[in-house]
Amino acid sequence: MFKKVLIANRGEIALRILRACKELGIATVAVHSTADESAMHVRLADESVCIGPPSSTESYLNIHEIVAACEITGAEAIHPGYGFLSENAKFAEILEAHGITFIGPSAEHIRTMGDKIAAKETVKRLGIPVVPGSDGEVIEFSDAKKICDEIGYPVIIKAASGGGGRGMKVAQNEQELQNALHTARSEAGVNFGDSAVYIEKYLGKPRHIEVQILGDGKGHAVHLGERDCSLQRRHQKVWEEATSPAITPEQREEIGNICAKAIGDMGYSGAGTIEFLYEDGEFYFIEMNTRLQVEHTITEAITGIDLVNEQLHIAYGDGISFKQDDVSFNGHAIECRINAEHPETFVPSPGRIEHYHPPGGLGIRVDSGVYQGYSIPPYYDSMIGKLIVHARTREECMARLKRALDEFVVDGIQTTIPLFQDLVCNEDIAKGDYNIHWLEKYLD
Ligand code: MV4
Repeated sequence: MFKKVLIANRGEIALRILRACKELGIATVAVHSTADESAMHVRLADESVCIGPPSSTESYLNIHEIVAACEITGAEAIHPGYGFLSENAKFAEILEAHGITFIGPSAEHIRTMGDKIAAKETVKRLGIPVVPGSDGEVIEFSDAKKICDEIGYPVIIKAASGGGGRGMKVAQNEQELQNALHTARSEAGVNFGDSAVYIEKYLGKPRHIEVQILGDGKGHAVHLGERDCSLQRRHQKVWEEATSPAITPEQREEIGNICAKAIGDMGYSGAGTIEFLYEDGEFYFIEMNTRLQVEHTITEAITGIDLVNEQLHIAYGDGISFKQDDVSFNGHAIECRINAEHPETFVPSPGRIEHYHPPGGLGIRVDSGVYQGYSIPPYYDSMIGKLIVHARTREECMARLKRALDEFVVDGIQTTIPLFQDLVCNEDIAKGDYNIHWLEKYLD
């Protein structure tokens, strides 16, 4: 196993990775900006290196500083966490050129999945069901018209270099199509430096369901079931659950096996997520994420598998520590993302945490980098922690979540805890009866 790993991230995910390294006897190197000198990931790491000023571009995204920190400390590998450099193909290439292991897939796989047209083409060829639409880029209105007449309206136009909800336009009919195509192409050019767009049938009330996979880079892969991440606000996930309240064990096995087969055939290495829209019993691929995700914890809860431990084993070349047949799905898990934001306006609320008391007891996990007396800096993402609740059934999980939220004390700043206290008491949520638009409508 690696002797020393550098963690190119901050906050709760840096701690999460540190913990996995510690359990494997791997020495850890934290990197941090000047704003993060008193951050928990710096305190818990064996060594730390300051890599720049508060601004992310000059610190956590500063490839040269991070590579230098790696060379100074003698770390053999870098775990990028999520966000920052985690899906930067250039970064993966630079590390390879320096003889440093990138804990993640190949630069080629990152690049392919970053191009949404190439990603869709690739997974379709490997047998994953995709949303009906154009085969690749659409430039001419006449071509767009032909495709839309075939698939029917409404349609959605997406930027090849977009993703995560950026650069999408819906057209209800042929009249709207011309304008939407023109606007989508020019906006994509301005925003992403790539005007390529593609067209899909617009699904009106789908759920967002994603499948967790692990590939060993040698043609073998497994799936760890799905997560339902339909509760989102402005393309930010708010509440995630595993398993999805909407799908059966048979559907799980079917889509899971399709994903694992495709990922194995691709020769994919590491953890990844295949995102689907799910409507009327059918799965439609939308994107693939080539990193560990924020919500990986709920998959860990119901499978008992440590995903970061597996990532480390795979990156070292030791493969996956278990077989598909060893995987079982036990009970139900829900994750709430606790943000330092006003619970109704979502205005960020950085500042000093005067009192902090996280919940505990059976089935409770809190992943957070904060502590009492810690000051949340204003420069980064407002997510300060995740509450993960596991129980034998969904019903028990909801009761346990309600109890845990009532125990949670974070004083001195605003947090989204009160929003979750409302959601956990909501009837639609109790029934699992929601889609990707539910939360935005609820908040209106
Ligand atoms: C769609 C869609 C409806 N039909 N594609 C938004 C984020 C990006 N990953 C894909 N997105 C969507 N793609 C088709 N063909 C609706 C959305 C969408 C959405 C998807 C997942 C979670 C929340 C969403 C909120 C608005 C729109």
